Amino acid sequence: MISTRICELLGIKYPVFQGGMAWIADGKLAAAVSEGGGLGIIAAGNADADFVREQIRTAKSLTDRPFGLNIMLLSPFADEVAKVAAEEKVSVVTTGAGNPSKYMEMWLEAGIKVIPVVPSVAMTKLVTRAGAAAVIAEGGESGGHVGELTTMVLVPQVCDATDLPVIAAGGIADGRGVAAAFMLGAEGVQVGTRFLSAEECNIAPVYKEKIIKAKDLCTMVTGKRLGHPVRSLRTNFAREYSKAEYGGMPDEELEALGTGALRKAVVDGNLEEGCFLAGQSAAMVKKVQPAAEIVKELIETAEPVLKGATKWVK
Ligand code: TUI
Repeated sequence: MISTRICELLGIKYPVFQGGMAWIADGKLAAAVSEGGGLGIIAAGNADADFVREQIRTAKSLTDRPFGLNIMLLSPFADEVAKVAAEEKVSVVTTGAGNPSKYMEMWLEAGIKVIPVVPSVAMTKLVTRAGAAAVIAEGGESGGHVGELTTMVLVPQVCDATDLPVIAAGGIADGRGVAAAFMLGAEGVQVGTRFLSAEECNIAPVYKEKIIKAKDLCTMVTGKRLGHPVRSLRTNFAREYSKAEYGGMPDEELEALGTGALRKAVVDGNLEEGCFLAGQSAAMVKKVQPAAEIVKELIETAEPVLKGATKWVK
């Protein structure tokens, strides 16, 4: 059994978070992960307050276990979604793509445990002072909006910068990755891409197929020029976007090219115009299986790796 401060803090069996993937992680997926003993997380993405409240209520109807809400701070609806989190008293709020300071007091007063994604040592120190319960150190192997550093170098530096429990994210898709995260000082993991193949993950069938067929070099990063680098599958859309980005297309046109692309991937499975967010671990995702099985397998296959970690030490 693996049990850490994260399990105690949140009242969960396994220290495994399901990443709050925009347009993908709904109340049904989050509830399935929480029922499986991990922490399911609903993604607010760019959705409005009504949509997010509905997903929270769906999750509450499917599980009595704790679950989280991820708030994407670049969203035009971030303010209203932040209030919904407090009103609905979700157990955990995770944040992404920005500094959550301005909402911290409201969430802490509502008794919410706030666990921000930190891409740097400076952001780690800032949210530690502001009252975070833990932090997620997410490396650039992850899908979606990515920071500069890799998981391998970010996690130990974040661990050195705070006494809070650290959850490692980015590039983790099996027990070896979980074990490696613990070796770097993490007390939990957040996994996104692997859950794209969960039975309860409601994405276009072609999205799941592309993930299961993905090979090692199948992802790429676009959007750096606009200041929002995003990792996705190397589709025609991603290649064309990249060409436009480095070919001097004006900023507004480039923004317009990306608008609605996440929805087109997740809902429509549109390979020509959709942006299929995925992490570098896509190649390690082999089959469709229930979310609860993924959670259990991640931990159960990490245990022998951790126990065998001294085998080369003479
Ligand atoms: O947020 C993510 N992943 C995401 S968000 C997303 S949707 C999107 N929509 C429009 C533009 C871009 C993305 C898809 N995937 N992961 C967590 C994450 N947070 N990664 C990096 C960060 C981050 C970056 C900067 C967190 C804090 C931060 O602070 C900067 C500052 O100083 O404010």
